[in-house]
Amino acid sequence: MRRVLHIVAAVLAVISSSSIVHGRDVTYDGRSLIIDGQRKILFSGSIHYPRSTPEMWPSLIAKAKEGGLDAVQTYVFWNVHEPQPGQYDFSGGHDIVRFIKEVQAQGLYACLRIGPFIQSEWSYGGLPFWLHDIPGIVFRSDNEPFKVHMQNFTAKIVSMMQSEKLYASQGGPIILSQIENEYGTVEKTYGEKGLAYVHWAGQMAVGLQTGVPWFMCKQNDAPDPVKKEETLIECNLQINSCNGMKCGETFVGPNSPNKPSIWTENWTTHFPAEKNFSELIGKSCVSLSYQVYGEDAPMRSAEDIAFHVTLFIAAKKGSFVNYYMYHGGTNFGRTAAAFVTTSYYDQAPLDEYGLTSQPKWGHLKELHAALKLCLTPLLSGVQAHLYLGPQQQAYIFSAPTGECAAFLINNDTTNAASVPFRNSSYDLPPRSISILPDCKNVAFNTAKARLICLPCYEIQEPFVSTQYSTRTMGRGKVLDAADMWQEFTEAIPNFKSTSTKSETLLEQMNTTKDSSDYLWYTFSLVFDFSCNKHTLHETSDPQAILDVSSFGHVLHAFVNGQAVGSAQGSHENPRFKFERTVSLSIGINNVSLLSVMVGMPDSGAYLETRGSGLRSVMIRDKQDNKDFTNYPWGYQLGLQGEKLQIYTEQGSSQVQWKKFSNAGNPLTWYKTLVDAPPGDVPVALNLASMGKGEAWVNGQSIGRYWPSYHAPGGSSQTWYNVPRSFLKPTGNLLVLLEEEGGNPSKYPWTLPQSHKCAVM
Ligand SMILES: *[C@@H]1O[C@H](CO)[C@@H](O)[C@H](O)[C@H]1NC(C)=O
Ligand SMILES: *[C@@H]1O[C@H](CO)[C@@H](O)[C@H](O)[C@H]1NC(C)=O
Ligand SMILES: *[C@@H]1O[C@H](CO)[C@@H](O)[C@H](O)[C@H]1NC(C)=O
Ligand SMILES: *[C@@H]1O[C@H](CO)[C@@H](O)[C@H](O)[C@H]1NC(C)=O
Ligand SMILES: *[C@@H]1O[C@H](CO)[C@@H](O)[C@H](O)[C@H]1NC(C)=O
Ligand SMILES: *[C@@H]1O[C@H](CO)[C@@H](O)[C@H](O)[C@H]1NC(C)=O
Ligand SMILES: CC(=O)N[C@H]1CO[C@H](CO)[C@@H](O)[C@@H]1O
Repeated sequence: MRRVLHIVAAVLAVISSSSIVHGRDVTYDGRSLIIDGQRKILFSGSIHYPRSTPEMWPSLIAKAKEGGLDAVQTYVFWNVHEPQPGQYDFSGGHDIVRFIKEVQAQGLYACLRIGPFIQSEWSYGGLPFWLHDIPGIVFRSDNEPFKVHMQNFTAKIVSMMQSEKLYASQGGPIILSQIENEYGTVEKTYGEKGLAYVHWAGQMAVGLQTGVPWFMCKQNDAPDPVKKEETLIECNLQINSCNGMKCGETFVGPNSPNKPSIWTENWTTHFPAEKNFSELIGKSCVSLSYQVYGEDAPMRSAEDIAFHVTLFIAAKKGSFVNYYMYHGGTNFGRTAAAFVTTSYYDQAPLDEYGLTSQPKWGHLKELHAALKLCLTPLLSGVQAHLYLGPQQQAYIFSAPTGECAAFLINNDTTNAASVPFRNSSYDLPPRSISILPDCKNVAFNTAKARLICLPCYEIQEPFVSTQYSTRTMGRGKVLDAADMWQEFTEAIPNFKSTSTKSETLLEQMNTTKDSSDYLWYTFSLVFDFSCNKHTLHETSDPQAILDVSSFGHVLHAFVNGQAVGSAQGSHENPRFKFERTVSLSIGINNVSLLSVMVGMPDSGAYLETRGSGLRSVMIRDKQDNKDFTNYPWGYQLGLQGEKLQIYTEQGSSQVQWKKFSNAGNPLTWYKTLVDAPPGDVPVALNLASMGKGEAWVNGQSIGRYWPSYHAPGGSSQTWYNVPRSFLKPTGNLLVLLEEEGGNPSKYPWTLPQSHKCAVM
């Protein structure tokens, strides 16, 4: 049976690749997308170009194709493309045209989610920060300044794609585009202006005449264009889509009988690490599907995904499924949104390093092949439904040609069931669906995930849902010799040394303009015995309590140059309070508070009004409670090392590096030179011995690290991806900025080995 499935899949692939040479007509009806007159059931997967490197794109796309995908979906990341108004960047890893052309070269379709608000756990939801400073702007609302810039950028992307002939209507791979993103979750907050904005966005997009449909994600009432456009360019109707964990059960259906059921985000990870189906049932979309610092990696089993994809196709007549993410990748640099880990959806079918994650990748590949065997009855047949038992049912599709496909569902989460169907009896494992492409033989059961490479693994019957990762890490070079490291410790600024002053506490994002995670808040106070009512011995340190309240995300406090403590918020609640007893000196005391953001916010209504940084500062003792909130403050934006770019070869020569002291001072930069591990397997840096900070390789940031933020299961993330293309064979400059007291003389380079079985 398996052999048969593979042959059919190969034939389909040939058909689809040979037909992407001429302009094609993309339209749809209530059943499916229709490409050149043919109805389609399409499997798509999200792969975001800035979350990997151009060198990785061909292999990621090839593995997606081999996994049975028809299409690759990506967002467009406005803030990487237009960092300053009118200054565009489409080079290197930002070369979206190259990415789409790679998808095309491999014969897959592309879905372009332009947004341009995208959320996506990405800094500021993809919006460039400069929008924040445009007078009168209100994001994502019926607001002229926002609409002008949104339209300008959307038009720019569409025209780039058009001039490269990348829309299907021009012979290119793009069959769908998206405008806005999950607007349904905020629309009500904007009242009438929200509704007006959604309508404007739809009309604006349709007016760009891409010749392929636009869709809106999580938008139950995506507007239909006005009548005259509908008759003019029929294929430019918008399609609304279902976005979530369980579209097979929750999707209310398209908002018009001529729109097909499409599922644009099929979250590939979701549940906490337990793999007990009965415990999974009943959990809805409350927990996160991506990982944040302070939480364990989320999991969603291959079996659970397969169940819901099959149910969506069988019960809801779904015809477009997208896996969010198929490859998550890495949030390099400072691109992750607040508290989001550098590793993004490592549990996806392709892991962070681009390796196939088994059994997920293989199970979904088999699912796609089995479903493709049902195409004729699914797309041209009549759907029938019948009960086979109290928690068992069947969906049957019968085509006029006589072809028939059946889906036998056991919704009992604990017990297997034996069900009668067409004079035969079928055994269905708990919470599973069997696919019968001829209404007779079982081609696939959603609960029977198998590792594809039989010689390498034991098959675990009946389920392999406990075996999640087959990734093995090889040990690389250990960077533990103290003499290989040098260090440079940041000077702690004080009020006098800062140049930016204000009479009050400033909001952090408005002050740094997102140029750094770091903002120093400093003030000085005179501590004078005569003014103090305490009776103090001359020799004892006067004690007081420093009381800081912050909007987020992290604080490192220093008094007279000495560290006095740190505090942090969380993804759920970025706000926090800090209280510490401190010793003051007679005379001028310098309080220096380093407020750190761990990524910009990425979601919610009125993003432009969100605030971060310090909110109030007091110093208390038994008698007094002095509020410094409105008081002369001095600010330093960013760290010295950042300003000098000491993580680059050139910048590194600008400062006097010292011998490694092993002192674990806070706010210390460490550097060393390392050779790349041999071979071409992916490389990861194990930062388990570090606290919190950022890491650079040859001047390129591989992201924020934070192993000291523990989840119930241990560090949220200790492995950090170092793409091969960031490395040269020898003498790579590795620089770590450590905020806490991490010890850098302890990490190994480690190589995640390719799964031995990834190549069949
Ligand atoms: C609109 O985009 C064009 C490039 O496509 C740019 O030259 C122009 O400055 C932009 N206008 C605004 C208002 O951003
Ligand atoms: C799964 O969870 C249910 C409900 O919590 C429990 O009764 C059952 O024993 C669990 N099964 C396994 C295999 O852990
Ligand atoms: C399965 O059972 C759950 C819990 O009763 C229910 O919410 C869900 O809709 C059922 N699904 C199917 C396909 O019957
Ligand atoms: C099932 O069996 C009955 C009686 O033997 C027969 O009439 C019927 O055609 C069979 N149905 C199918 C689908 O084979
Ligand atoms: C940002 O700064 C500007 C100018 O300094 C000020 O007018 C504005 O109110 C600030 N906005 C916020 C949200 O703090
Ligand atoms: C605080 O800073 C001032 C000005 O730089 C300096 O004169 C003073 O000695 C500092 N106070 C302490 C206790 O370090
Ligand atoms: C719950 C969840 O994972 N939601 C995500 C769905 O996908 C969007 C990207 O479009 C993310 O931003 C959401 O956080």
